[in-house]
Amino acid sequence: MDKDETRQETVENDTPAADRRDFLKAATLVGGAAAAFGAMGHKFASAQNIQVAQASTPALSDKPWWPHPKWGKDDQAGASNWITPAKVLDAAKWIKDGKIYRIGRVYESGMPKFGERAFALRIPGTPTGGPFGANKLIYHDDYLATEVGQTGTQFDGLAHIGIQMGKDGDMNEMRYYNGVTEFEMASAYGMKKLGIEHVKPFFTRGHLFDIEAVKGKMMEAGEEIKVADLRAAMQKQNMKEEDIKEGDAVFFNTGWGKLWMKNNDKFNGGEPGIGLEVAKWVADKGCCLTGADQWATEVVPNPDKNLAFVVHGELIAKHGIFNHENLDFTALIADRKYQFVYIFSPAPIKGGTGSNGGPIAVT
Ligand code: UVW
Repeated sequence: MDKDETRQETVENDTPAADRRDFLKAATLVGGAAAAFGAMGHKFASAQNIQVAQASTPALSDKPWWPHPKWGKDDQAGASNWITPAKVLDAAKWIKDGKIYRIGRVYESGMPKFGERAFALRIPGTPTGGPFGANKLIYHDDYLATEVGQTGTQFDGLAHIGIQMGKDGDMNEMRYYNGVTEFEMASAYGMKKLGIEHVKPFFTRGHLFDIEAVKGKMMEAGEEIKVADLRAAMQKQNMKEEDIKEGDAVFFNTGWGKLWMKNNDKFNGGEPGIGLEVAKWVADKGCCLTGADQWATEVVPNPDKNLAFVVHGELIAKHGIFNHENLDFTALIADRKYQFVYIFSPAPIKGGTGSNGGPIAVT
């Protein structure tokens, strides 16, 4: 059996019929692996697919984006550099009623996950230890096996996403933020550069765009949020575009989050989100971070069937702009709170590519 046959069999065994049809149709197009990756969502993710997608999109790979024009050639903190004392004091002015909203999801094994990622929590012994002393103290520990920064509510760091610019396997031409190469970073025990420990904690102004409300319904997989949609949301929500300042964070509600733990297959099978047009708008405004109620913030499959996760590459690798996925804006929207202080400190695991954790919005 050759590689292609193996691939097809995997698809047929693992996926619902509609997804299989999408894959087979998509795979006949130019850049078919990228399209298939999009159409199949998480279930068909493989490094091989991503490489084919990028090799077929030379526009992504012919223009170096380093050294970073503002933060310099040695920077490893990216757009978290915007979070200065002045920025914090300015953001703090938005705290008026002292209300805290959790905007992260609960972590549990049944949550939707990308590809073969896992989340397995074990308590070693019940109780794990004790009793200690005359007071007979007992305790529990946690043992967690997971892609710690890439499951559930997840914050994508700068070591997470790069772009292959040379031949397959050439680690000197796999480039990340600030031009760092795979060769420079590679280590089995944590990335040697761009690890999440370099990212500064966030305390900044957040702006939420409720695109589900603009559309009057949950958006569809593959439906792209355009700048015109953001402007319609701002009008509806009484927000001004000039309010979005350098170093602010922007969030998109698509309605897709309603599928979380209700229909994981559909949630994983694609998603609505931003495309390159909004990514450029975000970069031009100098935002520090994007986030959404779905698993990539960007639209999957991309309407351009040649492209796969192109917004990740543009924002994270090229601009050092972070991405926070699988957020939950339900309570903010119920209270019509579209502008708030976004607070998040990524877990500083040395050499980590991302972070789990409990982001909050404060109004
Ligand atoms: C990939 O890892 C490709 O995507 P995400 O950041 O959405 O998990």
